[in-house]
Formats: sequence, structure tokens, C-alpha cells
Amino acid sequence: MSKNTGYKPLRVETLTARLGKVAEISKQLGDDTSAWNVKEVGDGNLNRMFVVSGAYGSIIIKQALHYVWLVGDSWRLPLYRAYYEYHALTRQASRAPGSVPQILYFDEAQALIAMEFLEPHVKLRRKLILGERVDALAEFLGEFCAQTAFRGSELSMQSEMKKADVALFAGNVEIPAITEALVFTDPYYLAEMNNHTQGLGAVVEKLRSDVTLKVKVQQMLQRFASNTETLVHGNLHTGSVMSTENQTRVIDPEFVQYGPMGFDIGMLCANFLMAYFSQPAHRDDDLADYQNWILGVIEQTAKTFESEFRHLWATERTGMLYPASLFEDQGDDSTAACDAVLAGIWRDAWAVCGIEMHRRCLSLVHNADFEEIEDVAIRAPLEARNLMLGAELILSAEGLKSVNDVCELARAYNSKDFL
Ligand code: SR1
Ligand code: MG
Repeated sequence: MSKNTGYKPLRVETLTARLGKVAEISKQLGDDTSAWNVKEVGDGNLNRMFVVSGAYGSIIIKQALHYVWLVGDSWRLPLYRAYYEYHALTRQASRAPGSVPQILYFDEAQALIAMEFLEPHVKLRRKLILGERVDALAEFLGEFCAQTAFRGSELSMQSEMKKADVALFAGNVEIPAITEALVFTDPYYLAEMNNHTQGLGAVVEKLRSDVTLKVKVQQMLQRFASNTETLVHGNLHTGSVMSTENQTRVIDPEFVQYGPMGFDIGMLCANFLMAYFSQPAHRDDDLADYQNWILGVIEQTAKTFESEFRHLWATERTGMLYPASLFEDQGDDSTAACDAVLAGIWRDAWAVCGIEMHRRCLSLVHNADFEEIEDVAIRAPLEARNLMLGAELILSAEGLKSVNDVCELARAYNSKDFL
């Protein structure tokens, strides 16, 4: 990784002059830069994003800033996150082909990535708030999580390459530190940047005084920080997924790091569960049908993850872990070994799921699913269901037999009153 010498933030007014001569970009937009139209889309928490359109089409330009866009200059953050995002995208593109936007150009010094503009894709979180369905969503997400988890691990990779990659991504310190604080720590005490909905005080107090719960969360944090099983996306919520009616892509892997194989699918399921619990505030007529659809997506995502993982286990187990020389070559079935690996993945996934459900109601950054419910008297009881199920998942992560148990619990909590 080189230094960001000569770095200068882009502006709408300067972008065309600065990037007009970059061949990889003009090839996408057309050489006539006078026809380029630049629009800033302030759509994330960390970076600046521009949509640039020209005679041939549109692209996205994403540039890191020296600080967190959402908070401002007081929260400094290294520009190198663009470097890690770029390397994450290239790995995801090869491990789960067709799952991420195409990268067109990367300028490390400017912390800038130019990529395919996904259109007419919309953030999945928005679709879930609007009550829209996406065909083949679960199959896509389950495969993405299984393929990136398996192919980024020593179940598949040669150790030498995997260790070199762990070393490369280990340089990313500050971004994982955000997750270590905002996701795993802040929700469980009165941290400075926290906020929660009025009326939730008793539930919040209950969670923060539960020592067993805090120990479980810290055990998961320990695994998150020190278990380099695979390259995780690191921020796979429904705002990091973009869909049309029938096509889905995963974006924004700047929180990438090596971590537990269950991390991404756990975080993803949490965001579907939050969409599920928030629905009574977003619709009346088709409420039950739509909530069932969301639970169906969770079930199918988990089942696809399992079947894809088992398929990769049978066909691509080329790394040093659980080698055929110890099992199949000896005439021994390795199904029990795969079962055990999957059990460990799900134990982590359900713990991460519960923790994500907590942090999105208690820490700095909340979910639009709940935040857009203006009436706090409606929002608080829905968030309370979410918080209490989160605690149950963390406490019972090891005992949950399958995703069906989780969906059954969600159905039960969906009619409970905790306030
Ligand atoms: C300061 S960044 C806060 C959150 O936004 C990102 O999308 C991550 O989820 C992070 O935790
Ligand atoms: Mg993001």
C-alpha cells in the first residue's frame, strides 16, 4: 500500500476536469466530457459518492475522505479504506462471480474507485420498507455468503496465499475498530455516541445489566478480532445489497477483514429480522403475507448457504483443512466433519445476528426500517421485540438447531409486549 500523496477531494465542479482524461472512465462515458453530468449522491455513512453520466452511460465514483462523512471532521478515518475495498471487490468478484459491481478504475493515491452504476437497482432496505419482493433473493445471498466464506478460507485456499492475504488485510485497523466499538461494545453500556428510542429504558437496562449476555458478546468479539477463518464483507446489511425485481448485487465491502465464516450471514439475517419486526408500522393489508415472505427469505438464504457450502465441501476442498487424504482417501465419509464446521458457523452467525439487532437500536447508527417510524409510541414496542429476540439469540446461539428455530422464535416475539 502506498501513501496517498497529492490526495484532493473531488467536487462536482472539478470531477470532469480531473477524470476526463482517464481512459478507463471515458471509455464508459464517452470522450466528449462536455456531455458529462456529475451528481453527488450522499448515500452512505463514510464516503463521497458521485454518479457521472455521459453519452454512453453512467458510472459511480466513490472517494474516501479523511473523516467519517456521517459524523464530520471530528472523527478522522484513514483514506486507505478505499485500498481495502478495492481488494475486497476483486476477491468477491472471483469467489462469487457476478455478485458485485464491475470495477472500472482504481486510484490509490486519490482513494477513489470507479465502478459500474447499478441501474435500476435500489437498496434492498428501501424495498423491504416499501413491501416489495425480489425474485431469487435468498438463493443469491445464500450462495454469495457460502462462496465467499468457503473460497476465502483454508478449506479452499493454499495456506501460503491465504496467509499473505491475511497479512495484507491486517493493515486495515481503524475500520474493524468501528465495528469492534459500535457493534460489539457500545450497545452494552452508556457510550457517548449511543442513542435509543424513548420508552425503551427498561429493556435497555435489562440488557446492559445481564452479565451472561455481555460475556457471550465479548466471546464473539474475541472470535471476530482474532479468528481469521475467511475474508468477510464485514458490513453485509440490507443497505449493502442492491436489487431490482429479480436481480441482486452486493456493494460496499469497505469493512472487509479476515474473520469468522458466520459473520456475514449472521449480520444479514439480523437485518431481515429487523425488517420483519418493523413491518406493522409500514403496512396493514398484506402485513402477514409480507412478514411471512421475509421469514421465507431468511429460511431460504440459510438453506442455500448450507447446500452451497456442502457442495463446495464436496467439490472444492483443496486447502489444508479437512483434506481428502484424511477422509475420502481412507474410505471415510467426511459428512460429520462438514456438519461440525457448519455447526460452528451457525453458532457464530446467530450470536452476530443478535448483536447486530442490538446495535442498530442502541448504538450510533440505526436502521431506516425502525428510524422511519416517526411515532415513538409505535416504534418502541417493535424495537423492544427486536432487542429481546436479539438477547435470546445471543444466549442460545449454541443450542439453536436450525434456521427454522430462529424463524419460530421471531414469530413468537412478533406478538409479545415487552413494555
Ligand atoms: C461510522 S460508520 C457506522 C456504521 O455505518 C456503516 O455502514 C457500518 O455499519 C458502521 O457500523
Ligand atoms: Mg457502507
